[in-house]
Amino acid sequence: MVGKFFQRPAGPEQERVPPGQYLTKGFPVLSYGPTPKVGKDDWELRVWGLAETRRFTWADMMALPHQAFTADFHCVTRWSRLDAHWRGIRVLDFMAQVCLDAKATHLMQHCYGGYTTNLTLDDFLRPENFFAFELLGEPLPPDHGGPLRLVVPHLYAWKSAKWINGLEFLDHEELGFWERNGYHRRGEPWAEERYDN
Ligand SMILES: Nc1nc2c(c(=O)[nH]1)N[C@H]1C(S)=C(S)[C@@H](COP(=O)(O)O)O[C@H]1N2
Ligand SMILES: [Mo]
Repeated sequence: MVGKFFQRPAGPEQERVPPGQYLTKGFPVLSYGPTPKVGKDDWELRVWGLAETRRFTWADMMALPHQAFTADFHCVTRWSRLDAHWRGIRVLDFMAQVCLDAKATHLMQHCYGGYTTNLTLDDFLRPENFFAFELLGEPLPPDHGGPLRLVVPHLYAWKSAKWINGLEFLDHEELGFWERNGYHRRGEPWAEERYDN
C-alpha cells in the first residue's frame, strides 16, 4: 500500500496521522456493496426509537444552517486523508430539531442500501460532527455518500455513514454492520481501536 499515493507521514503532518495510518492526497472510495441511487425528491431522513418520530425531507435539511468545515478522515484499512473541505449541517444544529427521550444513550445510523453503524450519544453530539452534502466544492458525489452523509472526524471513517436515512435512538448499545463483523464497537483511531471489541 505504501507507494506513490500512500505516503508515510513526514513533517508537521506526522502529528496529525494516527498510528499505523498512511497519508493519501486523493480521496479513495470505500463502500461495502453498490452505490444506492437516491434522488433528492424521494430522499428522507427518519428519526425513531427513543426520540419523537420525525421525517426530514431534503427541503427540511436545506432550511437548517449550513457551514463549511475541514476534517481529517481515517479509514481503518490504513489510509488517512487530511484537511478535506466539506459543507454541511452541524449535528448539534440538526439535533436542536429533535426531541430526544432522556433515556437515550446510544444510536444506530441507518442508510439507503442497508448499511448500519452504531455510536454512543456522546460520540454523536459533538460540535465537529456534520451531515455533509458537499465535498471539495462539489455536491457530495454518490460514491462518497451523496446526497448526504455523516462525518464523524474523531472516529475511524466506517462510523461516518454514507447515504444516511435513519437515526434510531436507543438506551443500550447495538452493533452495526462492521461492528458485528469484527470491527471495534467505538473505533477511536489514536487508540487504534480497529478490530477487537
Ligand atoms: N452506507 C455506507 N456508509 C459507509 C460505508 C459503506 O460501505 N456504506 N463505508 C464506510 C467506510 S469503511 C469508510 S472508510 C468510509 C469511506 O468513505 P468514502 O468512500 O467517502 O471515502 O465510509 C463509511 N461509510
Ligand atoms: Mo473504512
